[in-house]
Amino acid sequence: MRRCAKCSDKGTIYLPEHRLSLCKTHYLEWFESRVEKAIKSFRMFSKEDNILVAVSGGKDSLGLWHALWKLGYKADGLYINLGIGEYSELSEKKAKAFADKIGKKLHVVYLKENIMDIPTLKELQSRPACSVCGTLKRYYMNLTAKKLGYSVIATGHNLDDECAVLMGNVLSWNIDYLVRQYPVLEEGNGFVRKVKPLCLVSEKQSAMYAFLSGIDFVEDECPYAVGASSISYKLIMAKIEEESPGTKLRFYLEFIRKVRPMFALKQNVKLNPCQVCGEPTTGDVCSVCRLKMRLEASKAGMKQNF
Ligand code: Q46
Ligand code: ZN
Ligand code: ZN
Repeated sequence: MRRCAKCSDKGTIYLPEHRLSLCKTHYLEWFESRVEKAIKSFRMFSKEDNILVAVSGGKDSLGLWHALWKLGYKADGLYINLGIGEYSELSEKKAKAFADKIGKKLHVVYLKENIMDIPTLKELQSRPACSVCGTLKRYYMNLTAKKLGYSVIATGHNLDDECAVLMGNVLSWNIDYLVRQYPVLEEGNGFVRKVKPLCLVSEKQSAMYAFLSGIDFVEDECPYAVGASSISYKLIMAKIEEESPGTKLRFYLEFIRKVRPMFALKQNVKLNPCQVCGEPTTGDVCSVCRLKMRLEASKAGMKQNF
C-alpha cells in the first residue's frame, strides 16, 4: 500500500504522471496548488480582479469555482441556460445550489429569452448544435461580463479538453486556431480577458477533486456531446497516456513553449465593433446579430437558407 508523500497516511490517490501518492487532504491541496500554478505562471489574474466563472453545472466548472473560492479569489458564476430540456434544468439547479453553498452570486442568462434555445436553433439550421452553441456561449459570456463589470472570464477547460482541441487542430494544421490556443486570451478590442485555470490538470484529476470536495455536479453529458470528434481524440490520448504517463502534459506544454511562438507571428486579425450590438467582430455585423436577423426574416415568412 502506497503512503501519502506529504504525511505518510495511507495514500488513496496515485498520480502516475507525477509519480505521486496522496491522501485525500493532500490531494485537495495539491489540486488547488496546480490551479494556482496555472494562474501564476500564465499571469491569468490577481486577487484584485473580479472573476466571472462560466459554469455548466458539471464537475470541471464547479470544481474550478470551488478551487478559486478556496484560494481566496473574487469569483462569481455565470450560468447560460441553453434550453436543452431536463439537462439544462438540472444543471441550472445544481449550479444554483452550489452558489448558495459557497455564498457567491450566480448570474443566469437564458438563451430562450435572448435569442432562441439550442434545440429549436438546431431544428432551423443545418449546422451542428455545438457550433452555434459555442458561438452563442462565447458571445453572451463576453457581453455579460462587460455589462456586470467583471475583468476576467474563467472557463473549466481541463488538460484533456485542451489536448483534444490541440490534436484536432494539428491533424488539420489549422494554424489560425493553433495561434489562439493558449490558456489566456488577452482583453482588448471589446473582449474581456479569458482564462483556463484548469489547463494543468486532467479530466480524471478534476473529477476526483469535485468528488472529494463533496460537490454535487451534473454527471450526464449534454445530449449533443455524443459523437463529437473531441471524444475520440480524448480516447486516443488516454490510451497513449496510459502507456506513457505524462504525455498529455508534455504535448500541451511543449506546444505552448516551443511551437505556438512560431505561429504567433502570424496573428493579425482586425476587429471592429458590430454595427448592431457593438460586440467585436471581423466583419460589419457579428455572427450572432446575423443569426438573429435570419431568424427574424424566417419568422416574417421569408424563405431563408440557414
Ligand atoms: S453544451 Fe453546447 Fe456543449 Fe451541448 S450543445 Fe454542444 S457545445 S455539447 S460543451
Ligand atoms: Zn497526506
Ligand atoms: Zn452584433
